[in-house]
Amino acid sequence: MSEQQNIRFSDAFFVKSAAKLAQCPNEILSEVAFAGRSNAGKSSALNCLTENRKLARTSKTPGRTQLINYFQLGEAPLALVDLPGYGFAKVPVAMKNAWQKELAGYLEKREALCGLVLLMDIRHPLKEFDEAMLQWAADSEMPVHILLTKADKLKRGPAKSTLLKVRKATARKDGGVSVQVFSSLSGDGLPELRKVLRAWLLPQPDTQDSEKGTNSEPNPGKETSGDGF
Ligand SMILES: Nc1nc2c(ncn2[C@@H]2O[C@H](COP(=O)(O)OP(=O)(O)OP(=O)(O)O)[C@@H](O)[C@H]2O)c(=O)[nH]1
Ligand SMILES: [Mg+2]
Repeated sequence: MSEQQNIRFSDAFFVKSAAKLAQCPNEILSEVAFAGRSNAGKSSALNCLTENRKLARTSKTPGRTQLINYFQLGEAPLALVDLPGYGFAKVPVAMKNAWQKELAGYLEKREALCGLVLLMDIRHPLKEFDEAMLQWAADSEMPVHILLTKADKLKRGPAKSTLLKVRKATARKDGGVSVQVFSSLSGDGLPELRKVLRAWLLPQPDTQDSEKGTNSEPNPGKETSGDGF
């Protein structure tokens, strides 16, 4: 596999924080956004993925991430994006509305966006805002990979049954949704997540340009290989 066909997640570095769509960096051509309710574990997942505990700020206080944070993957024009959490009750209503408008603008208009990682605490999946995100993604045909986070908080049996329940509830006709369990604490589910991100961020011969080479990695956006157990 050539350098261009691989991604070294540990090469991620902070580029900038954008308060709105217009401030998102032009040099990034493809990005994957990490979205989810406050405290779902977005920043922790990014840190786990990049093996850099200091990359994205994590906190026990919900609402910690307030800007669209860009992390570029080495030299390539690729990025992971840490979005502010939604559904944080203590944020004033006006601020909530303003942010939701920005989020909607980002999701609808950001051309570099090629996939959405939607994180949900495995103990509280599919809340109102998660459903809204899934609906938007379905309408826009945006691929979604759901991480059921903090899996270390549940035993295997309940974790597996939540996985199956969420998979069933979110299945999309175009196969655009995949679901896995994940734990930033233990690193459970990390290889599966990396596989999905590689498939989204790197051109796939079967989905984009069949003349580009023989990279035969499957597109996990259309299949769920393992259950992370
Ligand atoms: N046990 C356990 N705790 C986790 C895991 N992932 C995150 N946490 C904890 O959950 C809390 C919130 O994590 P963050 O990564 O800051 O969550 P966030 O989604 O970025 O939150 P906002 O920035 O507020 O939207 C922190 O106390 C983390 O240590 C996990 O896999 N297992
Ligand atoms: Mg955060």
